[in-house]
Amino acid sequence: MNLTQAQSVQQLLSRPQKIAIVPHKNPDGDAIGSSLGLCHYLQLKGHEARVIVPNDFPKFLKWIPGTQEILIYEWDQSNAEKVILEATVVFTLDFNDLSRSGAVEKSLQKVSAPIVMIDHHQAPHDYASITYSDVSMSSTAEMVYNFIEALGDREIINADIANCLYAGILTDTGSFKFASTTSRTHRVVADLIDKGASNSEIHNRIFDTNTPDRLHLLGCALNNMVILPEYNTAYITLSQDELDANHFRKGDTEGFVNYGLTLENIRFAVIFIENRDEGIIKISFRSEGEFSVNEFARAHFQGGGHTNAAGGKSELSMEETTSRFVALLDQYKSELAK
Ligand SMILES: [Mn+2]
Repeated sequence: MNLTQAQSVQQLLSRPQKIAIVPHKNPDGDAIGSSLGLCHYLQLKGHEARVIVPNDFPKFLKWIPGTQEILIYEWDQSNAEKVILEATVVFTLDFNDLSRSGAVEKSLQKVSAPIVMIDHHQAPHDYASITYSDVSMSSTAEMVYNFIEALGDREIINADIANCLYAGILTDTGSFKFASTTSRTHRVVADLIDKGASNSEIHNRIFDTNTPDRLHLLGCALNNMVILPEYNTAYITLSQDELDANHFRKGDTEGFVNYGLTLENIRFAVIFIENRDEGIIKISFRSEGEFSVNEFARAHFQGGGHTNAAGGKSELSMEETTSRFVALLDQYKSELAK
């Protein structure tokens, strides 16, 4: 966050404000952790702050301090819209394109209060009064830490803030292993532990909460994996019938896509998940090294994200989608061989 931005925010927050904080649809650990971390900080500074999420989020995040006070837009639309429209400052976190906020978008379009964006995805849209965007950051949670530091308040970070931000950084860095993890990320995390983040407990609460259904679904996913050594690529499919048979619950497929990358020489991993209600195949892309799944998803599957992690979708059937995908790989063969 640069000095001008810090000064503008400081000015904005120099008197008590009513603040709404909105992360992206299908909020993940970074969306929830960064939003709640910021919320606790703003409350500590004497503001009225509330987190509004577009829709529900996975159970393994529901221990994060403050989750009980989160408003779920999809479930309580009139109340949630009221909080957003009565806010005197709105923060949007972990996304940079209003359409990523799902149903909340139509409320955000009506906002006349200043909007502050904090986000680390590529290609930010120009909707905020203050845009704190940095694609080199590991996570939005790390950026919230920088934000607090830029406002001169690092010393008031308490255990609640520390636990929230730690959870966000942990999940978005794949437990500190993705290339976006820097020495600075580790310094931030070290400071959060000093300020009360229960690091070992957080790992358990996020990663050791499998249900038998989820493990069976993972078994099915791994069984379906197709490995294409000639393209250094592996992909997984999950049909709606397979999800149903394993009593799929939201969040169950989180992280499945990464298994492809654990294979030696596989640099591009993809999962295709059918969503019959929405009539689409949801796609997650992951890569190791320089191959940009952000560009791939943007060019071919109506999506985008980061260099090594992106999402997309297809309106074709599963069979048509995967054959289209495989047919595309040939033009990337040399890039994927590196
Ligand atoms: Mn993130």
